Amino acid sequence: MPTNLQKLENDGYYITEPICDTALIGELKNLLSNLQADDNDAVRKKNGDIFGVRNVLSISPVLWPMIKGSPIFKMAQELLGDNARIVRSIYFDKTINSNWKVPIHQDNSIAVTQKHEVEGFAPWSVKAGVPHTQPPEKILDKMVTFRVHLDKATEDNGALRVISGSHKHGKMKQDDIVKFRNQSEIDLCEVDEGAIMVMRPLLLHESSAGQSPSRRRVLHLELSADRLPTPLEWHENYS
Ligand SMILES: O=C(O)CCC(=O)C(=O)O
Repeated sequence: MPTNLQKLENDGYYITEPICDTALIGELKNLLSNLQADDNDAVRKKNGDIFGVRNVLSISPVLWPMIKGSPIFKMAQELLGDNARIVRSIYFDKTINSNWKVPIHQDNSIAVTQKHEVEGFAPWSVKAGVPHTQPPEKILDKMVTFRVHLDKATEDNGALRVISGSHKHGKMKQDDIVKFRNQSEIDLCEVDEGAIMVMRPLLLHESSAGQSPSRRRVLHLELSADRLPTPLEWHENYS
């Protein structure tokens, strides 16, 4: 049986058992579902509906203390060592009323405090008022994303689908991604409430709109153990 670490290296992801108890999940649901995101932090669909909130650790001062003492951050330290830090946090909320799908893609961007021209970091953009850039592959390769599931994710409510092993191909061009998608097997990632899907940012992933009334809430945390080359700094930095 491959270990979780071997699965992460080979497949680009693994899914844990429920490791967050119902009390923690209840607190996270309560906090995140009632967040007052200003226009800047809201992640919107083209029609203006909100389906997520960026920078949730920065927005809600009580969130980090809840995570720091939890099995979520313990697992982050086991995986990345003592320098593990959360460098970007997003809350996704998929419901039948605020439904959305995401085409196949890789997560190439990181959020930083300020734009500085540094070799290997390009292009630049701004999301929710925060400078974002694409770092060199060697930084993305060592990052992990924790998708903490506040509801059970199933095929019916829009669980993530991934192409196992695709992270090993590095940053891919859009045309290659589409070709790759058409010739690959897709893994549906059903995840229990309280469980975490751990994935590499370069793993190809997509999700469909939900077909059932059940809600699918995910706290998405990107983690790194690396410092960025000076003068760049992570926009969020919780350790
Ligand atoms: O949660 C989802 O369904 C998709 C999220 C996503 O694509 C991402 O985090 O890059």
